[in-house]
Formats: sequence, structure tokens, C-alpha cells
Amino acid sequence: MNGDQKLDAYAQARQDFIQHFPQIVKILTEDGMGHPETGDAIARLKEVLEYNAVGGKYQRGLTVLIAFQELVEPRKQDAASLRRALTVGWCVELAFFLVSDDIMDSSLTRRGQICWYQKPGIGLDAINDALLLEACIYRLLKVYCREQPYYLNLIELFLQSSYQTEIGQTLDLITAPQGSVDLSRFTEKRYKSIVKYKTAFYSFYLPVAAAMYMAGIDGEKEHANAKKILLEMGEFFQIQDDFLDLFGDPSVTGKIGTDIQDNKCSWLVVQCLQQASPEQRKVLQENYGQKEAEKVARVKALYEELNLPAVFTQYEEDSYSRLMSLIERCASPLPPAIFLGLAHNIYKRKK
Ligand code: GPP
Ligand code: MG
Ligand code: MG
Ligand code: MG
Repeated sequence: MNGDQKLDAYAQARQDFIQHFPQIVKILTEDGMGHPETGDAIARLKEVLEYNAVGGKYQRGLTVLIAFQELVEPRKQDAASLRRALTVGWCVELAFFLVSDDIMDSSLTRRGQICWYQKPGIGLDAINDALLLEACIYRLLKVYCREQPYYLNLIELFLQSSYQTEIGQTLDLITAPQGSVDLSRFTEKRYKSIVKYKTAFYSFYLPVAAAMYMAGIDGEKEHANAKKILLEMGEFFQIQDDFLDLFGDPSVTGKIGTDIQDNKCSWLVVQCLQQASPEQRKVLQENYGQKEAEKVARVKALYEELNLPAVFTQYEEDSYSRLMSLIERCASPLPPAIFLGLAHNIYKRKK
């Protein structure tokens, strides 16, 4: 495939993916909608799905579909198999973590709109909405994949990935206690553990691993190799997310950053501490983890003094080369294109 055809393959997959959403909503709501006892709850679920599952990049969900198409022989890609791949993609995309993450991070916007819990009349009821979204994953898997030999593998994969994300969120939260700035907590080592668990498993390993199981690839060695590459990509993806939290354009990222206010162990603060003089460390100590706009601006100015945007650009280059050599070494027996396509989508991203 040349570059243009590759682009077309992505554009086509994206269109198919988005077009499958009404079917997802239908399956999840058709039995309950007219039900005298639960009809009102199902109507709420429909609203939750439509507000929270659409409008993102569909990076995770599309990865399932594209990896599936690359792993399965074309003659075995019948309409029903493709529908299952689309559905599993939507299972990854349901984003139940994002709804609760925004509550925990006191965020204001996501995907260019107000966070669900910030909507008037929603508030902490959003916690239950996130749980409903999680339950939808297993309802969809049951409807579409119950008869498949990989059904149990998929269920275990989703359960395991969710657990790992929750462990990651736990590390993220306990390293960022409200109102207690302790800069010694923000080490590179802690940073790597947080991002591996909160982001890399769910956003990178899960979608590719799901496609592998669907293609009948369930060997430990194959999964371990893919995981090595995907966890590295996930770490880089979260470093970008941390960079964009402060230096991205909210009209492009669709979200207003909160990491400084939230006292987060962000890649930026870890880099800052590695370079800061004792005076600069004091500036950080006095201004980090607080909501006042002047304090946030002071931290940003410190990051700029230390040239962290340039440090990030350099890091991005280095990380890209490391990833390319990792793909050369570990992709086999999977086609490297799966990983190269993903890398292509995330490097130099602005959202
Ligand atoms: C990572 O941190 C986000 C999460 C752990 C939510 C996970 C969602 C998945 C689908 C895995 P973050 O709080 O920096 O994310 P954001 O910047 O998007 O709020
Ligand atoms: Mg967040
Ligand atoms: Mg978070
Ligand atoms: Mg973030």
C-alpha cells in the first residue's frame, strides 16, 4: 500500500466505525426502552451514550478495526466478522473511565464540550452513568461474540485492562493529594508506573490484543511482544497528553488543562524538578497544586524558563527512534504495519 491508499484505508475505517454507532445504541436500548419498569433508565442510558461516546478521535476503537483487518485473511472478513470487530472497537471506545476521570480531576471540558458531570442536573449522578457505560461493554460482547471461540479471552482482557487502569488511576490520585505539595513524590520512576497502568494498557495494548484474540492469535509470546511495543507507545502518548495539558490549544485538544492545579505527577513537573535550581524548586513549591490563575501562570513561566517545550520536542524525536527499533525487533510475527500506523497517528499530534 502506498501512503495515499493507507490514508484511504483509515478514512474508510473511520467512516464505517462512526456509521456503526446507531446500531450500538439500538442494541443497548431496544429491549429496555418500552419496558414499564426500566424504560426511563434506558432513556437515560441513551442520553449518556450519545453525549459521552462520540466526538473523540476514536483512536482506541479504530485500532481494533484496523488491526483486525490487518490480522485476518481477507476471505475471512465477512460482514458478520467485521460487525464484531466494529462492536469490540466501540466497547473500547465507550470511555467509562473518561466520565469518572473528569470528576476526579475536576475538569471542565472534554472533546470540546462541557464534561458530563458539569452539566446542570447531572453532577455526581455521573458516577452511576460511568458504571452503566462499563456494563454496556459486557452486554455488547455477549450479544455479538457469545458464540465465538475468543469470547472468554475478550471478557478477561476487558476485565484485566479495566483493573490495570484503576490501579493506574489510584497511583495517579495518591501521588497528587489535594492541598499537600510534596515535590519529592514526583520521580521519573513513579511517573512511569502511573502512565503504564492508567493509560498504556487500556489505550494501546487492549485494542490490539482484542483484535489479536479475534484473529485467533492467543499465544503468550505473541501477546508479550506486542505488549512491549504498545506499552512504550502508551507511555509516549501520556507524555504528550501531559505536555498538551498545559501547552496545547484547548480549541484543538477539546479540553482545558488541570494538571498544575490538581497537583499531578505530570511529565512536565518531573522534567522541571530534574533541572531546577534550589530557587526554582522553591517557586514550584509555592505555586504548584493550587487553583489561583496567577500561581498556575507562574509555574508555566518556570517551565518556559527551563525550555520544557524544547525538551519535549527532543524527547518526541528520541522516543520515535526508540519505538521504530523496538518495532523492528518485536513486531514479528505480527505485520509491523499495525504498529507503524498507530505510531504515525500519534507522533506530532496536537490533540
Ligand atoms: C489519563 O489521565 C486518563 C485516564 C486514566 C482515563 C483513562 C481513559 C481510558 C479510556 C483509558 P488524564 O487525566 O491526564 O487524561 P485527560 O487528560 O484526558 O483527562
Ligand atoms: Mg483527566
Ligand atoms: Mg486523570
Ligand atoms: Mg491529561
